Amino acid sequence: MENSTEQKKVVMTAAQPTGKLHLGNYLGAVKNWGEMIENYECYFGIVDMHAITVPYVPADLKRNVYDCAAQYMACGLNPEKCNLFLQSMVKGHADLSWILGCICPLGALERMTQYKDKAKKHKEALNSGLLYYPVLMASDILIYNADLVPVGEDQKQHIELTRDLAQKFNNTYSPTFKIPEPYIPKTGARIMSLQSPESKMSKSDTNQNGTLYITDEPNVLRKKIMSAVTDSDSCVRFDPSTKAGISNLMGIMAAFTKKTYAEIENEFAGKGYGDFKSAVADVVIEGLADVRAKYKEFSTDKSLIESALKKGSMAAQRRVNKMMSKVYRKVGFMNFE
Ligand code: AQP
Repeated sequence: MENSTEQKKVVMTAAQPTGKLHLGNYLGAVKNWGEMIENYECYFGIVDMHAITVPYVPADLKRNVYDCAAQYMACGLNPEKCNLFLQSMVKGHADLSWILGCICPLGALERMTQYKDKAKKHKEALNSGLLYYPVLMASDILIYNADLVPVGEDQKQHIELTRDLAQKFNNTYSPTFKIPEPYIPKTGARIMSLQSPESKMSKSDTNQNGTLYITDEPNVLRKKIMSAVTDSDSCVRFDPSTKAGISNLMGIMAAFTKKTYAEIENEFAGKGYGDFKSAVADVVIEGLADVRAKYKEFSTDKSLIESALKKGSMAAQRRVNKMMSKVYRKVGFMNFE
């Protein structure tokens, strides 16, 4: 990923502080963010305002923010080289989301897959924040006038909406926002649950044996991988429609080793699923060793985390202020300063 232009392109993306990062968050998102920090001006958010769209405990949210920042840094997001910010500390995200909401058709939000899925999960506590989530996400991206948004495949629909809203704002008022491009990795973009490989790996999965956390101890990772659901065949072959479990494990192996599916198939031709799963466990344990060690170091250093978030949030605020004064002018809001 080269960025040879003199002015660095801007990357913006984020994750919710709703618990430990899992392998899907890592391979689909955070690992790739770390690879971008040398070549881009990066804004990586901890989006706590999104995290309150489902039932939560305030004290846990605070703890999760620290924990998320420690995990970000452990995954290679060096706060000296990128801006790690806390969404609620940067004023403007909610303001822009209101303005974008006023040009966003209600039907577009009701069609969002994530909303439909989460609405089913949280039937008794369904709030309008959950429906409005993609507008806040569009605001998070457009407020930095980002060029590129690295995300997992599950966020594709939200990025499409972001692009539509940017276009609509530009057409309604005058050209203001760049139309951001999604960056979705070739491997790891959609890691599935090890226990139900037809659903994506997720923090809120009721069967936690299907979710590998980046801070899980090696014995836990191995146990979960060895008990991953496969099929009655015994051939290591990539075919997500009939061999979802094995294909998911192959995807995990490919994302860590950069091997092609054909190379993995050749390597395990004639071998059983036990050997293959054991090799996947080795690759995952080895691939996460450094992250786990750094996490242990950073997670106990509260002041390091606080100074990283303060520095990043202040830099974010400076960029947001410029963009918001432009937006306010365009929509006809007054400023008596
Ligand atoms: N399974 C996945 N495979 C690949 N990428 C994934 N991402 C999430 N799940 C997968 C990507 O991780 C980034 C951060 O997303 P998030 O903070 O919105 O995480 P999430 O979607 O809330 O994660 P969960 O586990 O699915 O949470 P719950 O269970 O609470 O709904 C994004 O770039 C996302 O694409």
